Amino acid sequence: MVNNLDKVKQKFIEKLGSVNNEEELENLKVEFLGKSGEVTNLLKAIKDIPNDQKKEYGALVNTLKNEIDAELNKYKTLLEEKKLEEELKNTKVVDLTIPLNECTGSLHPITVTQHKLIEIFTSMGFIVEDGNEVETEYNNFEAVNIPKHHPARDMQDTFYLSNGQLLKTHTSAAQNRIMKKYGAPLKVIFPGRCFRNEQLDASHENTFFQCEGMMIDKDISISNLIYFMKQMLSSVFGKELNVRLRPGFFPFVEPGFELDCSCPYCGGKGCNVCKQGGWIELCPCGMIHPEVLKMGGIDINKYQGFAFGLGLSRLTMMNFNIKDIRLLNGGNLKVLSQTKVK
Ligand code: FA5
Repeated sequence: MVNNLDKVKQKFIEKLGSVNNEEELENLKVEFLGKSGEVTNLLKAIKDIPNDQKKEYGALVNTLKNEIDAELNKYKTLLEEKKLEEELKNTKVVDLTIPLNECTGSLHPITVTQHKLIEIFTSMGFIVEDGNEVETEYNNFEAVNIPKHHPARDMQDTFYLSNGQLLKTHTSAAQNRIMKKYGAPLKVIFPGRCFRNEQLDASHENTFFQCEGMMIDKDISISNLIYFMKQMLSSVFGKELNVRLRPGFFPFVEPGFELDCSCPYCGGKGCNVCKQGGWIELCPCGMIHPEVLKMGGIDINKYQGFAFGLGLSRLTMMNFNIKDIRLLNGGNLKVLSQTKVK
């Protein structure tokens, strides 16, 4: 009988050596440990064993059963490891510890410049207002002293809606509404998108951004205008800049100016950016026309004010060294990723 045990053991070892997968292993388990399995049959044969040997025989069969069970488990683990190894070989491994590709979004350069302006002006006590993109003809033109048939309208042709409203041509369109909303005294900037029916080139778009500002108070003069413009431009370019005013005509300011700043790139010596002139034309401005103040409900016997209309898109081009304004609206990620600010 003990010989039978050895035979079963030997048979099991041989068969185990040729098992290739979990299914074959399961079949082997049934073959040896199942209800009619070889080891079970050995146990059943205990009835034929003489009484005085039963105990020893039982213990031997149990030991064999445990050994086979342990071998089957060991082999099962081995097969699982092998299977995993095969799977890994055929799988693209993702290493979570590798740093991510930095294809993340960022703010548009115009937004970055706008945020900078907002930071600078709010630090000087200005509030920030919003303007509409679709405006009434009154707000865009009449309220800023450009009546119907005024030749100044020719320079700001725009897109009209069937209801008579239009896409605003300049941020000045919000002046009247803001004056009426807050009254005087008032320090406010209002950046926004503008639209003009333009001949497009490297510095003219049909859709562009301006940042308008107004300061209305008692005893406001051109000196205040120069001071705030100088502060703002020096902060934007991160260095002390000089400004100068040249006469400029806008129906809503009197007197009106074109404000230039000393070229931040060459320090005024002359370079490609300033076309060798040493100055850069940046910001039309002036003292708000009394008629415009009156239409905004401001008492002109008590208050005066200045206004400016900075070309935000053009300032962005300077700030980021962008040569063609059309790149700003193009949505080309190759361009925009170069202006990424972290
Ligand atoms: C005006 O729009 C006036 N409303 C500005 C103003 C406000 C003057 C308050 C006085 C007081 P102008 O048309 O020059 O002005 O435009 C102002 C700036 O907007 C320009 O200097 C330029 O930087 C920018 N700009 C005008 N047209 C375009 C365009 N088609 N594409 C890109 N930028 C433009």
